[in-house]
Amino acid sequence: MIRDIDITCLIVEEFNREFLDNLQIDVAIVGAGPSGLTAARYLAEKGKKVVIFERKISPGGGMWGGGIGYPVIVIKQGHEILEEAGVKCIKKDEYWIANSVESVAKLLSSAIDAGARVFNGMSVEDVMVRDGRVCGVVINWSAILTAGLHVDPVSIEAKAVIDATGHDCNIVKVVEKKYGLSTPTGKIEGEKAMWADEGERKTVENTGEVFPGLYVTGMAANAVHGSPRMGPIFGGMLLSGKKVAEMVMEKL
Ligand code: 48F
Repeated sequence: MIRDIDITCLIVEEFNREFLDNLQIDVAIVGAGPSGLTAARYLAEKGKKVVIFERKISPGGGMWGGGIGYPVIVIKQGHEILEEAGVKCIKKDEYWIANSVESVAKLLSSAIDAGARVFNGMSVEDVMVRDGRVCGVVINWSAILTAGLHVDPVSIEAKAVIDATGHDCNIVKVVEKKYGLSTPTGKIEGEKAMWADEGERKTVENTGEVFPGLYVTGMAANAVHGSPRMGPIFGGMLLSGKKVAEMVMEKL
């Protein structure tokens, strides 16, 4: 016989166990788009304790829908990162193409298999700063924020925080407002108009630390540094995720 309260008990106990086990982590990644998922996989493969906080219920960010809702993505550089995750990539002249649904599913699955933990439906609304360094994230249930309820958040300690929130660069925004950034101009430059070639190159170049302990990857890197968007071409996101993982590894 199934007891209804057994189900309740199992869910609450298991979530609490996992949550308590992740109060002190090596790396907090904010956003489960292609850059965040890639960074998570590489860091977890190196044995780091990694948690991705994703405000939506479904991880994947802007990758699910490919271009204009057609589930196909284009890659010029970095297709090997998808292949390492088991995604079938097809060469078309100087490009590669892949199915967007397969790509999200396998990037997510390979990050989880490597040991990364995903807390979905959870938003990062602030960071913790001690001695001029970001040292954790402040989180709340997205449902609470969406409902506009006045409910205080809680915090997680992390040795490094990665902003992988895409076009909005939400975590860098919070830090810029309160402290300024350690970038040359100290502020968010804002994303520029569509230019795939330049955007793809710059997203990798712009990846890095923007305040002690806070790193930026993917589209957020271009938004912070004033570089173009690039539409449904995803190699830059993957290479940026790999690069930020390597940079964080060097510092940990
Ligand atoms: O937007 P997103 O996919 O970021 P990305 O990894 O990739 C960008 C591409 O998808 C595309 C593009 C490609 O050429 O331009 O746009 O840079 O994923 C960002 C994720 O962050 C989540 C958001 O729901 C999305 O899944 N997110 C944003 N703000 C928060 C957040 C927050 N404050 N807390 C938790 N998650």
